[in-house]
Amino acid sequence: MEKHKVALESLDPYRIRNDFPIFERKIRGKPLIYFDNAATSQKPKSIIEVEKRFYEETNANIHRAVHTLSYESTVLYEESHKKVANFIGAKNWREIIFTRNATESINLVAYGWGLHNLRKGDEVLITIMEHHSNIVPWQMLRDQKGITLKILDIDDEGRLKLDELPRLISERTKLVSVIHASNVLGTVNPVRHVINEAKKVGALVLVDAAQSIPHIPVNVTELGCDFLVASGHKMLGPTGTGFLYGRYEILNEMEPFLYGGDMIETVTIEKSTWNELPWKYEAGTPNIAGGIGLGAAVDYLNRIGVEKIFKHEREIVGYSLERMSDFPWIELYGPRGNDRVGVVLFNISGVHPHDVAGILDEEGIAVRSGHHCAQPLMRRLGMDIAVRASFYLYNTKEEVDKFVEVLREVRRLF
Ligand code: C6P
Repeated sequence: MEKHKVALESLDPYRIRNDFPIFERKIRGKPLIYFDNAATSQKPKSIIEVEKRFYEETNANIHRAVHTLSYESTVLYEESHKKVANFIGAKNWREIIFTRNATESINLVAYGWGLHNLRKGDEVLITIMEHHSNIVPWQMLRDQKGITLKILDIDDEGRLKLDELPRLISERTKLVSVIHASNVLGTVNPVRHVINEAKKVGALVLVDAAQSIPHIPVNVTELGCDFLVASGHKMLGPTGTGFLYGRYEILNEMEPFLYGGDMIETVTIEKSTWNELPWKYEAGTPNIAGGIGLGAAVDYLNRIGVEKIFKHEREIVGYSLERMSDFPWIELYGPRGNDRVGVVLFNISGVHPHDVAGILDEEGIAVRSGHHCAQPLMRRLGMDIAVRASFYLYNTKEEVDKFVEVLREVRRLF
């Protein structure tokens, strides 16, 4: 029988908004338009409820006692690791380590793997598009271990110069650490290609998926990456949550990052041995309620469907670019194509970005202005700061219309 491609149903952002209590909030009497999703997402009622219920009904420390509450907390917390593992296509839930955020996840790799495996003369390749959290930990290793940091550049549209990869990757390359989707330009990088190139020389690959996991279906097994990091709080989960995926064999071999309670198997005064994965890397009492909330966020995203979310955001970002392109006084950055998440970086000629953001805020519209924690990229683009609007599943074209209307007002005022 002939197979027909079924068009993906659209999601209804108006219905989704009802799940998010914050949209009842008014800012100076105006409805909140939240376009700062790349910084952190809003949280649905169901996730707030899960955390509240945990504290009201189950609260106890994990792995430490035989009483009922401790047992239930442990089960819920482990369940969340399993939900995250399924969500990203990991083969084994023990490959998921809960952290505070993507930054901590990268530091875990830098300290746990880099500090013990890299030697003078080894190379780590990153791109000019990286967030500071995927630059600074490698600079630390450069300074402490004498490794070389290599940088892959972008073209004028804001895409990686992939043709330069063969020149930059060599037998000396031990790690390629690459951003999946840019928090500044919105570019979605062809990480599978980068992984294939890295594998040719046996280098490991870390994917910074902080801006892709919430918006695009990602499968670590299909990608074949060795590490992947993300922030739970950008994917509807609680703040103070994030995770590291690492291939089992590598995590098993690596050294711990933090030392102390729960990460050990045995301790004598002379020496200690380490707990099984993932607890070897989750020292001390973790953010139990947050971790359980992250599992609930994954449930919510699965109910909606990440493919639908991506499709919706593509519509919103496409519509925004179309509307904003009408005005010659708006300078837009980033690629024009489908390889883009819901991020729009722009400047209005003659107006300081913080003034643009301030006036938008007067009208209840939240955007971010600044360097977006990516100063090398901003410098590469020939500027210091800019305004960024970033979208998610609850944003509407109507909100974009209001946003564009206020931008026209900004232009008129200046
Ligand atoms: N970018 C933004 O407004 P944390 O803060 O650790 O959860 O995430 C760090 C991080 C890492 N990689 C990328 C691509 C990111 O975008 C971020 C966070 C936010 O753009 C806050 S600076």
